[in-house]
Amino acid sequence: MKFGHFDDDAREYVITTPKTPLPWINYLGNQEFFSLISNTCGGYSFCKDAKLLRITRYRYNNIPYDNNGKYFYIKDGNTIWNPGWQPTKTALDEYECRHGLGYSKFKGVKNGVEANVLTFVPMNDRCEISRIKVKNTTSLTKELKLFSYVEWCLWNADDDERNFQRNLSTGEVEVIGSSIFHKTEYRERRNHFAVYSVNTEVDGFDTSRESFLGPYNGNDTPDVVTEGKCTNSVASGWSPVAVHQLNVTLEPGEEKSFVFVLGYIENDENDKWEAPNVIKKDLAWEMLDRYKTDEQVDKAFAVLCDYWTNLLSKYHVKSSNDKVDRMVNIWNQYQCMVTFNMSRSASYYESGIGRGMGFRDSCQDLLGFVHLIPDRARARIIDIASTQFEDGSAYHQYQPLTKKGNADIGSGFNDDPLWLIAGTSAYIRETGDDSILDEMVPFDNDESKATPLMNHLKRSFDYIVNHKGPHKLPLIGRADWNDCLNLNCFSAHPGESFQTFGPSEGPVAESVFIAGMFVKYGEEYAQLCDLKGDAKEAEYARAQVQEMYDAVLKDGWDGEWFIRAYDAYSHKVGSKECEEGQIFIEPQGFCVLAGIGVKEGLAQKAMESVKEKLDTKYGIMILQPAYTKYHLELGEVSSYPPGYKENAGIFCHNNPWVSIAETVLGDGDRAFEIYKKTCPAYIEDISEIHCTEPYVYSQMVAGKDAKFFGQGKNSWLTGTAAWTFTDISQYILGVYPTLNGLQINPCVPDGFGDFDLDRTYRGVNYHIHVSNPSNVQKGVSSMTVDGKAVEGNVIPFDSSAKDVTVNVVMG
Ligand code: BGC
Ligand code: IFM
Repeated sequence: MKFGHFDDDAREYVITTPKTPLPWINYLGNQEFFSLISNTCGGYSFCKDAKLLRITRYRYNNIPYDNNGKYFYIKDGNTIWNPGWQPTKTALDEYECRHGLGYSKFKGVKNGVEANVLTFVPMNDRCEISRIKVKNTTSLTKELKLFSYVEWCLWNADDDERNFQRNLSTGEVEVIGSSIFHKTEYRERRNHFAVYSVNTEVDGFDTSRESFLGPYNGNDTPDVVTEGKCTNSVASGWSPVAVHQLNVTLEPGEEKSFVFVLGYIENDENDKWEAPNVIKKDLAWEMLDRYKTDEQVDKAFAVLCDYWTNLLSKYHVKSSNDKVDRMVNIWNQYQCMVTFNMSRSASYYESGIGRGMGFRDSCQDLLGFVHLIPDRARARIIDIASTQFEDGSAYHQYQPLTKKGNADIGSGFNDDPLWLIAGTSAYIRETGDDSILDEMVPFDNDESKATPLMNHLKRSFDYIVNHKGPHKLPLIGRADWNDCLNLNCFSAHPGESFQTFGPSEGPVAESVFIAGMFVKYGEEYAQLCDLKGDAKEAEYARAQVQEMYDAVLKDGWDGEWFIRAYDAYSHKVGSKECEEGQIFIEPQGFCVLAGIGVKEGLAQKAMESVKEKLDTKYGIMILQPAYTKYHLELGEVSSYPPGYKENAGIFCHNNPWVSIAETVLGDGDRAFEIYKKTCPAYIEDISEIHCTEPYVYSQMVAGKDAKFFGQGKNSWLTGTAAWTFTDISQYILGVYPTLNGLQINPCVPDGFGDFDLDRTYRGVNYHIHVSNPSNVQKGVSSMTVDGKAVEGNVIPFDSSAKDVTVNVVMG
């Protein structure tokens, strides 16, 4: 069942009922000011950091699920309704929500009044604009009362949720005309405040939540709206809100437009000014002046739309497959940009106060957006590398505002270092900018320890070389990509002591997955060494990679598939010898995509085992059989009920690894079949089962052992976005950036047909036509560049070219 449809021309998903199975959200903002907004106008805003600079308040895990947002109430006689349906939930005559790229539109119609809300964050500004147009479609005059409503968050969202003994006494506001200022804590830190304003005179306001709602009401029945009259309350402590009242008279057919601006203003805290607690209103007036008229709003909106058009033009495909085109050209790239902005901090499943930027997460995200915003990708790489430790290990997460490693979580996830090589290599392959390798980058944010980025990569590489276990496989540490596979837990086998490795290494749990990563990214590291003219280091790296390759074949192969790991007792994990959890997806996907076992014929076998043991109609499960009991020696993985999350859920993130692995083996049918199973556009029809947004990927879909098989959870902020985009754009459609130029090597399903691709790469626009006269799945028989035949399938890079036409014939 569907709850809406795609509008590809408008680049929107159109939701036609407010009663979606879960809130279906969108993200506004590209730089510093961000908002989450659901299809019923729920959500919240923050500047730069969802934890430390939260502007409006949200209530997690609430009843109803999606509660608190930026609402407009319309009182028309005795009928009170919201254009986005919530919170009054008054039945609407018409409802539509259009989530677009960086904006959302809502249309609500009730009793002949049509309200259209457009909401977006303009480029280069720290504010959100909500323009509401109200139209009278009846033949009688309408006397309406329009109320706005936001609830302020007292900045630090973590504290806001917990520290009531303080919070209930700190709230401060100031009202000047139509502008409601939120200045809580300003008297102390004097560096930021917020404002909510409307571009017309108001007929009243409220800033105290109690006065607006009434002491016993929720936001579905505010007293003020019921009465039709604001109380002009000025909050002092408790919970400040911002409510404007506009009395709107509409003649038959008449429409009126109002522009509301929610702004965040930062000023220099060292400024000396007249008196404490006098906010720098001038800065606010300047901002509000930029969005006073419809024309200004239209213009700012056009700038935003152009920004996206330009961004998405960098990779654009026209194939015979609408769903592929829609995902590649719009939604998958859009989600990649959202993961760039948010990492794993703020979604409807990430509270914004728990996790900031993940080291591994943000490095992987780079794979999906380096082509879109290379400059910002560059800065991101430096930020991430600056949190690395001297021995090559890394803080697992850092806070976006401070960019400092998060000491509470610490380090010890032994896959982290290699992801830095993955992200940096992707950036250089995309941009050709190897100067980044010479950038001086600190360790642990300590400038006195700055060293060229290339050294960071070496530390990453050597960290693995220096941390191997008894099978010469990488030590797993606290966990690898699979956060929940915590193999260095003890006391699981009474009477048997865990194995140690060297005096300081602790237990010996090893990861075959990290070994696969090392083979893949070790070679990419060697290529970067070659690029820098360091043949000796390249040779050393390749020798280490070969050793690892051999170690995987020797002790990482189980007969039909790759073993997952060795636990702290040196027992196999993910082996046919295990009672449960006999096969895991990660080493199958990653070892094969790294090329391990291809020439030995093992890779093919591993892929067959995946198909036979892990595949389902909704995607490939992470492991099988699911753990039915808790295994102390495995850690969190077995704490989940069977079928959920890391215990046999379908982790969408590593499905593309298997799909890519299939392209390495040349099986376009299977690669595409895997791609389709988790692809939002392909599963839109089962939205009632899948439940999460049909335009973006979710981290996890419940596996076959789960009660709700096929149900998605944790949408938006997942490495799935970057990896599926890598899969479809670089391996299936096959435009892969090498250090020397674009390589064209598609691997497509039977009958996929010809396709055209526009790809902007290092400032050159490539127009690539791929034809497939013999309907093969893989292989390029000839290629011409601007009419001239070239050897091989890499387009020689010529920086003086502007537009280049490439004809590729598969065969
Ligand atoms: C969750 C994992 C998640 C990890 C990240 C765990 O508690 O179960 O799914 O990846 O935390 O911090
Ligand atoms: O790899 C992790 C990721 O960093 C966070 N989400 C879950 C994944 C698997 O555990």
